[in-house]
Amino acid sequence: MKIVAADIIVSSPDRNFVTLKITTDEGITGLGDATLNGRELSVASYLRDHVAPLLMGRDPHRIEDTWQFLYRSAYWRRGPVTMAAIAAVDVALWDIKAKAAGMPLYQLLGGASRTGIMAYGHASGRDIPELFDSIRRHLDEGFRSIRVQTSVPGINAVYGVAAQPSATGQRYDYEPAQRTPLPVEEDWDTRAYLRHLPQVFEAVRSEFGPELPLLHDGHHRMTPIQAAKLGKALEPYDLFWLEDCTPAENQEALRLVRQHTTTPLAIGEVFNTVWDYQTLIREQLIDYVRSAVTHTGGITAMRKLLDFAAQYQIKSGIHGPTDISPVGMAAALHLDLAIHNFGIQEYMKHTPLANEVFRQSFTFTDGYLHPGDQPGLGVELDEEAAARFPYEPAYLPFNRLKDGTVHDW
Ligand code: GCO
Ligand code: MG
Repeated sequence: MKIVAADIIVSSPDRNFVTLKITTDEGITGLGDATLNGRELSVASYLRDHVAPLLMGRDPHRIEDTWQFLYRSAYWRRGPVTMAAIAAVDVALWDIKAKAAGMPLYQLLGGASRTGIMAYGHASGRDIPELFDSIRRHLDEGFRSIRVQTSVPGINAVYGVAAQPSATGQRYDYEPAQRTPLPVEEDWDTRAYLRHLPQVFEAVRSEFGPELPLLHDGHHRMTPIQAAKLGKALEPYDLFWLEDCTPAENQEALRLVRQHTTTPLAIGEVFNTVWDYQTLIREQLIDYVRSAVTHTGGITAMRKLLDFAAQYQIKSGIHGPTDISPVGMAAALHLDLAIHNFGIQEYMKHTPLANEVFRQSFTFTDGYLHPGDQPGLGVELDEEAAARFPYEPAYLPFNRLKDGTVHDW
């Protein structure tokens, strides 16, 4: 079998997605997700201008060799654009291989290690009553694990909090990328956040009880000692995890956080290779690996990363917001089902418009996801529908502190 075409489809049904479609001389096609929120066109160009020409005539079954060729022949290694492009090729080749084998992808990854994939949903509120409504709505939708994000008194716009919850789900509850010519400026005050958050979890635990798995995303904003303080303050509320408690370029910073708190830690959604995790995993400074298949070099790389993590009793918590396309989500679900050290899967529902473009076959039942048993990934791309939604510039916000200093968003 030979690769005869590699097409890059940029489409924007409610939000921008970049999809790679690889076609073989036997007519089997494979899809890969190359969506990088706010930098989509960079990955589309990397694929179109520098990768697609290299794929022509290659044997699509040689997935490992293609991965190593794309990673090492580029010379300039790692980084979100490079690894998203390699991921798209890798996932498309796994899709082709599984279709050729007539099997759902998870069967090629060792078969099912569980009957279903525990998902968590994103509840949020500008105040406690609105937060409780959002938690109840997610419980009614079947979620059995809930991420909790709230506004903070004195801060105008806080990450993760839907300004106007879309009860109908017609729009995203919270889609951080905004269709504006420039990134939107938001504000931040860590001390106000640290004062406020424990009260919120006190209220949630007294309303919803001790059992419900609760997660929270610190979104890279704290210093190590602030993260240690928050982790310790949240211990009475028994979180499933505290995510991105500090920017983790400095992996050793998590040693300080670990010394002060037993709250489980999840890190890595902005990482793109195993090297970003070296110290975090070897010293067991985290409990969950947050990377997305789409941003970390695909199935081939994620499998190696998660097998490395498994040696240190660290589990998966694969990134699954709406800026991971249904193709990237499907790749995550096949991996989730097969690996032993599965932890939890993030699940933000795509909108009906996005589902017009990407015909998905995964299921969500009573809190558990399943990729389905169609051959391959189980996702089809409707290119005519995709063409109806041309790319629109959209950027993630950024933060400034009260004195105007730019801060992590
Ligand atoms: C999460 C992430 C997202 C990111 C988004 C950026 O935990 O899902 O933090 O909300 O902000 O993926 O594009
Ligand atoms: Mg996050």
